[in-house]
Amino acid sequence: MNIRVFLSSLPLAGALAVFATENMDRTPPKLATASARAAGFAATIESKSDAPMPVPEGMVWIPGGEFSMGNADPTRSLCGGKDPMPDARPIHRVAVDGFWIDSTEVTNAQFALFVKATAYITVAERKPRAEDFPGAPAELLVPGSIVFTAPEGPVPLDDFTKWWRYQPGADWRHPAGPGSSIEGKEKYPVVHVAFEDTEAYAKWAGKRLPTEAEWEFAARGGAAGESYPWGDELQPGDKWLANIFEGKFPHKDSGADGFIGIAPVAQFSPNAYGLHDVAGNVWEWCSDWYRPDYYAQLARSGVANNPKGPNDSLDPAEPGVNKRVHRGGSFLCTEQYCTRYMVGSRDKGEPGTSSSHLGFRCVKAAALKAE
Ligand SMILES: [Ca+2]
Ligand SMILES: [Ca+2]
Ligand SMILES: [Cu+2]
Repeated sequence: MNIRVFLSSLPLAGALAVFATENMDRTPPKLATASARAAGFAATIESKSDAPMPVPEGMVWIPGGEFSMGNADPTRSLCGGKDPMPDARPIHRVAVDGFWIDSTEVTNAQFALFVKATAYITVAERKPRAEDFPGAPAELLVPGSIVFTAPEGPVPLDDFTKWWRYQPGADWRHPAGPGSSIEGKEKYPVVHVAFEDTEAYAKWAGKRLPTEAEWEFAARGGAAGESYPWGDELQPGDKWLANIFEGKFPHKDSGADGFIGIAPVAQFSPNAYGLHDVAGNVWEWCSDWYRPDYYAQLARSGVANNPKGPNDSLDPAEPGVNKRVHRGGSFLCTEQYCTRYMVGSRDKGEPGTSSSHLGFRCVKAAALKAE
């Protein structure tokens, strides 16, 4: 997603394994299934790192270790019907140190504490600067954010402007624009946060954003090569395990998983590490720059140790627009359009662009200890 698409062209009104010897004394590796092994996944080898005490509030300990990162299964990754997610391949080995991670997406209540303490003003609440949006009509340069609005009926899926619009006045306190509020939604994930907003929050909280590798290690819950944070079946026993989109995308959200649109955090069972909503509900910012060829770069040199992303960004679909990684998918992800609730899949966004289905969670390094 890139706010420039909206601010430059649209009318405002209405639109808008491998076992290393040093690992032998560690906890038993979690093996990959035969099909995952065939796709290139090897066992996850968790480090034997005890959680440093005390436990920071709302966070869970991720032991770190070595795992296979990526998404190999194009048959269940049919974004727009034809995208096999090549940016999530090749499957490659990555090692991460232990760290703390928020068990849920950052909530409105948590973000409100930060804003109260710092008087912080988010990007969506600031007037876009003309120099940042060359060619944009002055009347479009008003504070706002990108809001999902279900169209009245079926629309072609190759044009996201049919369900996304730039909404003046939309921000974290007014998720649907003026007149909307977050009252009673304290436990919903905060949305309409741009990358720098998440960094400001994290700094205030004594935390930081996860790297993409940390995020995926935590989301996999110690398992190896599985498609989802809970296993290989989207709906084991016909049960929905995440807030995604059922019905007819984008016009009819049936809410079969229990929620139409966004949901309060932690309404579904956590993964094996205690993380809620790593699949679905809201997308989550990671600290890495996005490049579709980054995994290929890493794969060339053995096990990548605490990778922090490429030095620069490239999105071939929008050359010249640098983007950061998003992970986990949202309440809008569906087999009919975008299956990026798959645990190894990736997405990206321009750092200044916020939207109604994009939030974040933070991590805290073990070395910092708890306060
Ligand atoms: Ca849903
Ligand atoms: Ca999420
Ligand atoms: Cu999606």
